Amino acid sequence: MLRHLLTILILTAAFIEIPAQAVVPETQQSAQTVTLTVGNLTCAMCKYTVENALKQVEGVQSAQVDMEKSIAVVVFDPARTGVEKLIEAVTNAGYPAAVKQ
Ligand SMILES: [Cu+2]
Repeated sequence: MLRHLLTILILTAAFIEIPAQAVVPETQQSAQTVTLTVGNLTCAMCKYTVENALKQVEGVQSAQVDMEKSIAVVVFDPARTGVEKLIEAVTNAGYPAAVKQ
């Protein structure tokens, strides 16, 4: 009987810890990641041009272009900018962009 009680206590303790872990993503909600497909990436300079165009958008935290995959992975604050603005920045820099499905 005591063993069963201990098991119940351990299970209860494990269950109680779950809400504490669930709080973590909430603190990271200010950052959102989107992957854009980017066309016309022909040389190494293109990579930096696109990355710089994205980083100049207010609210962008990081931008990483993958030449081989023709994509840009962008981390941004959704409260300060949006996917439309990211696409606009890349397109204005001379590279057609779209959200990767
Ligand atoms: Cu280039």
